[in-house]
Amino acid sequence: MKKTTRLREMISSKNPDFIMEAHNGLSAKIVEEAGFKGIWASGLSISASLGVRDNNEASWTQVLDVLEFMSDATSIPILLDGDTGYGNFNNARRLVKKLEQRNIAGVCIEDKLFPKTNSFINGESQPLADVEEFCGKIKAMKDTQQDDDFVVVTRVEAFIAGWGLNEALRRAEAYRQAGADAILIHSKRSDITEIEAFMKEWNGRHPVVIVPTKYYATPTHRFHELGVNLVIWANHNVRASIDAMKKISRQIYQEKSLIGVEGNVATVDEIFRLQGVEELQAAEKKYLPSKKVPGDH
Ligand code: SPV
Ligand code: MG
Repeated sequence: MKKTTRLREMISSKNPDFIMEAHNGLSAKIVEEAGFKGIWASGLSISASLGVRDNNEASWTQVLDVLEFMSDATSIPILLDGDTGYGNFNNARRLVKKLEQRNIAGVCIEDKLFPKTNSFINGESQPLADVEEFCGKIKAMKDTQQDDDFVVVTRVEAFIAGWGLNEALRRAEAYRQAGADAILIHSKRSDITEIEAFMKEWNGRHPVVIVPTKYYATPTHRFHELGVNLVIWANHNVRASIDAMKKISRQIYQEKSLIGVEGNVATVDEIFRLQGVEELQAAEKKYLPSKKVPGDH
């Protein structure tokens, strides 16, 4: 089954499906090996791994380059966190074209303004996109996709910006009518009350995606009870790697030795395995001339 079709099935799953953050080819591969059926190409994590802020400091083509490595390294669908679509409808539809060329299964766009800021930084001060303008962007993206199953998720930032439930519902309904395949309803509260209120009023009208980074303490079965279709674990690989890299760098710096660390890091052979070294060795046997013994002609 195509990656797009698989993602489309996941966004309408009655038992919520789960996708996991990755930010480069290596982390994408690790997500797939862990058993996940899909990957969230997180804007926060990709920018952080490039050493820049989540404010569109990395250009959209730099993000595309990262995605290409992620896509090539894996066989499960990738949903790109496409921020605001990197501009107006025209930039967003060109993004769709380039994503399809790279076998990316879908993109999520949020109703903020370019350049965006991460939702967890001073959310109340963040301006929201004009609804009509955002709907035009959605339509342009849906009109551009060549594969009917390519997924466009639209993210409602009304709760993040402090505009409340009615505005969240008004926007979600407008985006649904404009052709969005799913609504991502985002909340920065540490409890699930906003999501609960939204789900009650939304009443299963269209698929819903959530990102429980801040309300992480909510048991997963609540998401199921509320009728959520897809859950994104949004940034935990980059966060885990930050901790691991800090620890190992400090230890090697302080001890000026590798003796204390060797058993605590992945082996070099494990790197080779993740890189697919065996496949290259087999291909070399097939495609390279067999080694000649000196003197042979
Ligand atoms: C991301 O992973 O970049 C997201 C989700 O957009 S969040 O950071 O929770 O806003
Ligand atoms: Mg993001």
